[in-house]
This record gives sequence, structure tokens and C-alpha cells, in this order.
Amino acid sequence: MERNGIFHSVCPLDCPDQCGLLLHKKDGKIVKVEGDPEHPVTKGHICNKVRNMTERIYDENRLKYPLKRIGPKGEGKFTRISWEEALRTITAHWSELIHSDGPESILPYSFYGNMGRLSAEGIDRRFFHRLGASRLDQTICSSAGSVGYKYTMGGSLGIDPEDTIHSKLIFFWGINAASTNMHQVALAQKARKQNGAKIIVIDVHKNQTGRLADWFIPILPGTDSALALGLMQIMFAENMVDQDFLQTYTVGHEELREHVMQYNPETVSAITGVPVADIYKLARMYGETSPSFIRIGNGPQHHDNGGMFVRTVACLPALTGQWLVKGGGAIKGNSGYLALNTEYLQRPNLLKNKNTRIVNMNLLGEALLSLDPPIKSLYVYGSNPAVVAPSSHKVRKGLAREDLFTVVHDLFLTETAKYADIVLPATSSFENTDIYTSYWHHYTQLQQPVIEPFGEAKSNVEVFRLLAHTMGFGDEAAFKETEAEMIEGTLNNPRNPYLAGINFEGLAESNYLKAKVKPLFPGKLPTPSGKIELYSERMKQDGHPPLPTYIPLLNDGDHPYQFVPGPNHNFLNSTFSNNQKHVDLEKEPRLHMNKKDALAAGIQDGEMVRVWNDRGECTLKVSIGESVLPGVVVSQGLWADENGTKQLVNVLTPDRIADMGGGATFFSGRVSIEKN
Ligand SMILES: Nc1nc2c(c(=O)[nH]1)N[C@H]1C(S)=C(S)[C@@H](COP(=O)(O)OP(=O)(O)OC[C@H]3O[C@@H](n4cnc5c(=O)[nH]c(N)nc54)[C@H](O)[C@@H]3O)O[C@H]1N2
Ligand SMILES: Nc1nc2c(c(=O)[nH]1)N[C@H]1C(S)=C(S)[C@@H](COP(=O)(O)OP(=O)(O)OC[C@H]3O[C@@H](n4cnc5c(=O)[nH]c(N)nc54)[C@H](O)[C@@H]3O)O[C@H]1N2
Ligand code: SF4
Ligand SMILES: [Mo]
Repeated sequence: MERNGIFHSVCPLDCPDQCGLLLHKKDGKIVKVEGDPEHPVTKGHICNKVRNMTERIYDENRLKYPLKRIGPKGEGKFTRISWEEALRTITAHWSELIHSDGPESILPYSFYGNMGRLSAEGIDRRFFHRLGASRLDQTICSSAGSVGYKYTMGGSLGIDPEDTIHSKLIFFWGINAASTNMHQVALAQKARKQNGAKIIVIDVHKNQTGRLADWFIPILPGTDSALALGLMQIMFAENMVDQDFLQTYTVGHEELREHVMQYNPETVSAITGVPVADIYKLARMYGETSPSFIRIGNGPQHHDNGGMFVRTVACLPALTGQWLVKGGGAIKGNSGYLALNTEYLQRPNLLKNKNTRIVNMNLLGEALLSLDPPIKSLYVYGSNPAVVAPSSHKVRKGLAREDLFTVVHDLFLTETAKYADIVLPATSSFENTDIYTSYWHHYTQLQQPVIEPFGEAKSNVEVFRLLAHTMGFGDEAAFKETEAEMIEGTLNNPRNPYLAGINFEGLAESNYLKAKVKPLFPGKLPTPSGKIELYSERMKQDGHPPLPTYIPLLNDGDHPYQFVPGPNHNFLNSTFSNNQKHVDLEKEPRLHMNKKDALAAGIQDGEMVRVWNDRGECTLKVSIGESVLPGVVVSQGLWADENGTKQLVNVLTPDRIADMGGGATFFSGRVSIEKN
């Protein structure tokens, strides 16, 4: 490996932009991370978080070798052990458990701390399939919205974001894109400059994204479906719909026209808090401007009714036939275009018992506390559930169980790792070989090792290979393949013509290969009818209203404020919350509150308040202003909760399951607030 030079790389974080990077190396160490100007979409611009990535890669607290716990669970006292001892301890426990309780007593828990496909959903799946462990339903992020979008559009298929420079009207609907999808903001700003495009932001919080809007529309949490239906009502009533498009490419437009009559502007205004005049103005702008583009965010789908919200908004572009116009349409997610050969990557055929139980990751606390037969061992990688999972009071109680054998594989001694019996050190993505596909743009990228593994750290791929070997599955080809072989087999997906021609060698040579994506229309969608389903028979069969509908949030107890604890600018979920540089950039967690509410409660700006409900309590510093509507409070960031700081917002969040996809309802909780 060369000790000096500039090397191509890709951002591994769970962020739609998936930037191309250049790593500057000096004397064997990365000294600078910058954007690669040759990436066709991200064009050399990267966020603050990753510009400071060296602070994380070489953080003095990074795990260097395996550890065994020597203090109580949660306290964080560990001693160094060898890899051999770690692997022997884990596999001996598991072999015993398989014998005494069966393999379903073991639960893997993971998410996308590293988006590399081999790391996050490759050899790990092969391993746990072969082991026969309980399966994890990965519902924490976007599953409600993905299911909702699929009912309308058939799959995670939107427009090419590169086309959005042609848009003349751009909605950021429930997405804090300035922090979470910065290159979509750059494209929107380019459209604004080139074609005078207007940027509309619809959000419960006037954050960085709202501040750059031409028009910011504040809305009450969980009411967005009503607004979308109200826009439809006006568009039908004022004849702003494209009858030809509706006739040719949709199912149920006549039923929809009838159905939306109940969502008149007065009714919608009372539900959403958006003034009647603004609803008319917005409907007319949307009805009369083409191309128009809606970037559908994750915020409004982290609610009880989140699936239905996305299903509903996804109907809007059809009304004016936007899908036929370059730069018109919507993006919720685009992963459908880059679908890999998962049969090959994950080997579901290794799973002998097809009825192996499935555990919803949003219910981790419940699962650890009350699943019968119980979970006796938990293996966590690429995720930090003690901080990120809802109702974390339950999660922590479960993690503290003395009879639970927990293993955590991570780069840091996260709050979850503090509960582990065995901690394994993970490499950073810059030390690995892996394949990356964006869920927003259409490019695929390859990562090859740029630096040597840190200390004794090992990649997920290597750890699962070793676990398979130690368990005695060594004979399976599935655990012997090289990374390059896995990547080659995974890219070869006969069911996805868009990926044709993309392979390991090509990626190694040209860095960025674009899927050969065609516009969705004219064409046939993967819905049952092949058309956009404004009316969905499938939804009816699944127990949902077949037409888009506003369903209020569920009762979350008698507390005066709706609590929306979203992500912040300088962390990525809980990643970076344990790196001093990023903590310093973000300063401290804050609770945004409307000045009317603050006045009524006698709370001053900058004061510490106790935020509580039946699940738990936090202590946060209040920021008073008009960035949220009365009755709504917003916090940002998943902060570590060290030394009794009480800033862990997920102790307050419900673990109710959303209407679709087993999704999370982080933003549907209510809280009370008082001076500390
Ligand atoms: N800097 C940074 N970038 C990130 C992340 C991060 O933690 N930090 N996380 C990454 C991940 S995993 C994801 S999933 C994405 C998420 O990124 P986004 O799609 O932006 O989703 P959120 O930030 O959860 O919420 C977006 C917005 O929805 C608003 N919101 C909440 N409830 C409602 C509602 O009922 N109606 C409306 N209209 N708005 C509402 C919030 O105020 C917030 O501004 O970002 C990714 N990128
Ligand atoms: N209150 C509230 N809670 C939320 C959200 C919210 O908006 N509000 N957002 C939710 C969403 S959208 C998501 S996606 C989840 C995300 O939750 P998580 O998936 O848990 O994301 P992170 O907190 O970033 O944790 C990822 C962990 O993986 C580790 N890691 C990174 N690379 C590797 C690797 O190669 N191997 C191994 N073994 N480990 C690695 C990192 O060090 C880090 O500790 O959080 C959810 N929680
Ligand atoms: S976190 Fe997102 S914006 Fe930042 S470098 Fe990574 S992909 Fe780009
Ligand atoms: Mo997410």
C-alpha cells in the first residue's frame, strides 16, 4: 500500500448524497478528506461532518483491540483480550445456546453505520441465515414511507435528481435537506438561478432548510396528508389537472376527485394550521407550474400515519402529469434503480427454517424484556440502539439483563457497547473493500483499502468469516469468497437491467458508473395495475383506506406539546456524537419552543428545562423564537448521554409502530415541560 498520495474514496455514511471523496495520504495516514470534483452529482462539495472525518478515524478513543467486560453492564469497564479469546467466547456461548434454547434465542441487530453493501447486508446475512438466528426487520428509518410510496408508485422509483435543475417549482416536504441532502439543495439553488425556480419548504421547524426557502410553510406535525388532499381538492375543483395523463397512466382518478371534496380549505386549515389563503396559493402554484418537483423527506413519515403521508404526497405529481416532464415528479428514494442481486449477496437459501421469527427493530426494548421464548444473545454491528432506538428506557433495561450475552462490533465504545460482554473493534470504511449504491442519485462506487487496519480492528466481512470458521461452517463457499468475488456476484442482477455493464473492474477503473435508467413514463410501473394507483385495491386488502386519507395521530397521553426530536447538522444519527470535534461544532442539544408557549410557561431563552412524559425525562436548554408553531417543540441530534447529562431524547419517544412497514414513530410523542 502506498504511503503517500491522493486516493479515490466514497462516503460510507447513511446519507442520500453518497459523495465521491479524495483522501490525501501522508506517511501512511489520511491527513485530509475532500470532495472529488469529478463526481457527476456531488462535484467536489462535501459536508462539514466528513471534511472533519480524520478526527474520527484517528480519534484517541477509537477501539484498537477486542475487550471483555469486567464491571457492571452499562458502566464501561473492560479489559483487553485477544481475537482468539473473543471468537472462542462468542462461539462457545452460541453453540451452547443453540443446543439449549435453539438458534432463535440469538438476535442480530444492525443498521447502516456503514452503507457498504457487503458490510451492512451481505456476509452478515449469510452468517445469521446459516446460524438460524432470529431475523431483524429493519424498520427504523424509512420503511413506513417506502411501503406507502410503493402502494402508489410500485417501488422506490423517483426521478433522476440530476434532472431537477430543470424544475421551476421545488418542494422540500418534511426534509431538512440543507443538513441531510445538501446536493439536492445545490441542485435546487441552481434551478432557482437558471430558471427562476421557487423553493417551497413545508416543515414543522424553520431550520437551515426553511431559512433558504422562497416560501416557508409551517405545519402542525402529522397533518401533512390533509394538506396534500386539500391541494388536490382545489386542483380538481379549479381544473388544474392533466386529464390525459390521469386517463392513461393512473387508476382511480374519478374516485379521488369525489373523495377529496371533503378536504376543503377550511377543514384542511383547521387540521394543519396552514391559513386558507396559503392553501389556495400553494395549490395554484403547484397546479400551474411545470416542471414541479417534490423531494419527500423522512420527517413526516416518522409518525403514526407516516406511510399514508408518503402514499398521499406521491399521488400529487400525477394530477398535473409531471412524470412526463423532465425535472417533474418526485423523489422519496431511488434505491429501486440500483437493486443488487440479494439472492447472491445474502443467500436466503442458507436459512433452513423459513418460519424463523422476525423481530421489529423498533421494538428492541420490548423484545429484550418480554419476548417468549426469550432472546438470550444479541449481536450488534453498524448501529447504536442504546441511543437511536425509540423508548430507550426499555432498550437499556433490556440491555442490562444479566442473562443476556451481548456482543458489539463498532469503532467506538458506544453507549450500546458499554452493555456488551464482548466488544470487537471495527475498521473504518477506508480500510475495507466494499460496494456503495446511493438511494438518491444513480451512481455506484467502489471502495478499496486506502489505509491499513487501525490497531487490531477488523471489517464486518472479516469478522463474519472468522465467526463462520470458528462455528465450523468453514466448508461453505459463502464464507470463503473474496470481497471482489462477492461484489462481482452482487452486481450481476439479471432482474435489474439498469445495472447491466456495471462490474468490479469497470468501477475500479472509472470510479463512478451510472445505472442506465429510463424515465418511468411512458411505461409500466411495478404496481398491480402497471399504473399510478390513486385508488389501491392492494391497500384495501391490507386493511388501509384504498384512497389517500388523513388519519390523525394516535393519543400519546395528556401532555401539552408535540415533541419532534430530529437529527442535527454535525452528527449522523449518533455517529460523531462521540467525537469531540463534531460535538464542539454542534455545541449543545437545544429545545426549540415558540415564544407564546414560553411566555405562558414563564420560561426564558437559554434556561434549562425538564422535558418529560410517562416514558422518561430529559434536561435540555431552551431556544425561544418563532421557528416552531405553538404547541410544538423540536430538538436536534442524538447526543450521547454521558455523566448523567439527561440529553438522551429517545427516552421520550414512543415505540408504537407506524401504519405501514412496521415503521418508527419518533415524532408522534407528546411531552410536558417545566423549568428545571
Ligand atoms: N447531518 C445529518 N444528515 C443526515 C442524518 C443526520 O443525522 N445528520 N441522518 C441521515 C438519515 S439516516 C436519514 S433517514 C436522513 C433523514 O433526513 P430527513 O429526510 O431530512 O428527515 P428528518 O431530518 O428526520 O426530518 C426532516 C424534517 O421533517 C420535519 N418534520 C417532522 N415531522 C414533520 C411533519 O409532521 N410534517 C412536516 N412537514 N415536517 C416534519 C423535521 O422538522 C425535519 O426538518 O438524513 C440522513 N442525513
Ligand atoms: N429521536 C430520533 N431517533 C432516531 C432518528 C431520529 O430522527 N430521531 N432517526 C432514526 C433513523 S432515520 C435511523 S437511520 C437510525 C440510525 O441509527 P444507527 O443505524 O444506529 O446509526 P448511528 O447512530 O450512526 O450508528 C451507527 C454505528 O455504526 C458504527 N459503524 C460504522 N461503520 C461500521 C462498520 O463498518 N462496522 C461496524 N461493525 N460498525 C460500524 C458507528 O461507529 C456507529 O456507532 O436512528 C433512528 N433514531
Ligand atoms: S455525509 Fe452526505 S453530504 Fe456528507 S460527505 Fe457523506 S454523503 Fe456527502
Ligand atoms: Mo435513517
